[in-house]
Amino acid sequence: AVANIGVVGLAVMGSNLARNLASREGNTVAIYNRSREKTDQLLADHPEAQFVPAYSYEEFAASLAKPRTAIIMVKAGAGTDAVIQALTEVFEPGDIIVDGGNALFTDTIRREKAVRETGINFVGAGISGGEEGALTGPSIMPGGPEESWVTLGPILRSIAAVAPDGEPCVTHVGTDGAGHFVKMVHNGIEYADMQLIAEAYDLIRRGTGKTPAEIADIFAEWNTGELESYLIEITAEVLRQVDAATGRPLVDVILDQAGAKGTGAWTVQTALSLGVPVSGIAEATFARSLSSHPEQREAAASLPGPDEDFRVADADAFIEDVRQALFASKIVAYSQGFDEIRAGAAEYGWNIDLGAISKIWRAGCIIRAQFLNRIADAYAETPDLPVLMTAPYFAEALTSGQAAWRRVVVAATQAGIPSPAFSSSLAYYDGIRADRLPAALVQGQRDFFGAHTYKRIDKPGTFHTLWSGDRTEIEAEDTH
Ligand code: NBP
Repeated sequence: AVANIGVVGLAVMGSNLARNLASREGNTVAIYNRSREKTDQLLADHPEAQFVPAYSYEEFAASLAKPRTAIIMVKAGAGTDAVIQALTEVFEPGDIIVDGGNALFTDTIRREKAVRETGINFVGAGISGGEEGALTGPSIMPGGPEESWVTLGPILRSIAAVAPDGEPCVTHVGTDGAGHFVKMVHNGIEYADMQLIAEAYDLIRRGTGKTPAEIADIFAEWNTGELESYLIEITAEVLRQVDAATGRPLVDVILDQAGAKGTGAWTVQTALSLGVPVSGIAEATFARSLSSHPEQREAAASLPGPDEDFRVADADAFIEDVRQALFASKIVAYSQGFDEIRAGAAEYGWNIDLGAISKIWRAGCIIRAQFLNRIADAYAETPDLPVLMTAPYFAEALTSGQAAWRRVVVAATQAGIPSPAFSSSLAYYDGIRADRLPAALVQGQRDFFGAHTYKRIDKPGTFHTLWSGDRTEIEAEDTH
């Protein structure tokens, strides 16, 4: 037994993670893959790495020092269950099985419970950063029992991305499915961030007539300010790219149908069941769905839009408005995402440090940005902040940006340019800050047709109006 860590599953992610592990001082990495070709390939390609190959689960277990620690990087779903089953047969109590795949957090909760029965520790760890991140340093979101963190913590810290202040981008998020839950919301926020950037691009292009290359310069400029982030940076790169075959901007020859692997949908489905309005993430997910129905789009293409062409009078002023609208909408999207984590933690009994989550997203992952420091500051100042966007820095940005935000949403609406993420973020902002909402009328309607009852603003208790009778009000059981 010579290896201190093992990796099962040596496709792109697993082999890169194994190489990352092997490159760190003190690590010797046991490697196993169901079909032996991938194992042999990895050995052949990287003779320099401290790998101990295994060709059976028994050999794999025998090559690991105790407590044995193995990271599974196989196709999420049945593959993961098969590997967990095999490992529990060869591992012993106190050993640690880590699932680094993109599992749904409820699967992780189920697996953790089952594995715990055997005395083995099971850790669901969200790993973000794609192939590149796995190799050079991902952002890692491990859940699972506290006890496993003692062994696992130093190993994961050694391979994680490093934030600008030197802190590794990994923290023990919470028990059982907490890590995969947080990874799911990370991906949801990523959807919202991408959609907001896409809407900003579309508005600028159609409002000012600037070329993709010119807009790339705008994004590059924005990347030096409060919007600084990996996604803004790569947006400039994508917009600047010219298609070799046609000489046109690449963005103009890419089919406008956005794909999705499902984590955005998971985030929205979970938010719906938790009762958390993540409208920015939902609109971003729906925008991808809308784009991917060419038959419907073709059928609807004959429907009319506004009569006049859209061209703004002052391009520079409009671009600055869009920048502010983008920042304000981004604040809302992150505020909603953190709200989902807060609600998930309450529902599933996880003690999640929201400030620590924002810190481990500062490097390695797709939504990495300076901005996340502001979120960390906000939670450091007020750990139980009810709505993130009310923290002083964000409230100030919303205060100074809201007029521009409204102008942009008005312009987009009048021009017939879809901006679902911009406009839904603004609607959320106006909803959450409202003194009084028409929810009162909805309660009235619910009471009318379903006797669902209502509460009053002026006295305690629960009431029902006898709508089909003489319409007097009676005290009622609370049936909300
Ligand atoms: P894949 O998701 O393509 O899975 C291929 C691996 O799973 C191979 O090693 C394959 O073994 C193994 N496997 C399967 Br399929 N069924 C198995 C079984 N029943 N028993 C044992 N092994 C089995 O690999 P990937 O693209 O490297 O992704 C790995 C994980 O990482 C996935 O959960 C994925 O969702 C996640 N991921 C994350 C990111 C990210 O940015 N965080 C990016 C990409 C992927 P074989 O060689 O014998 O067929």
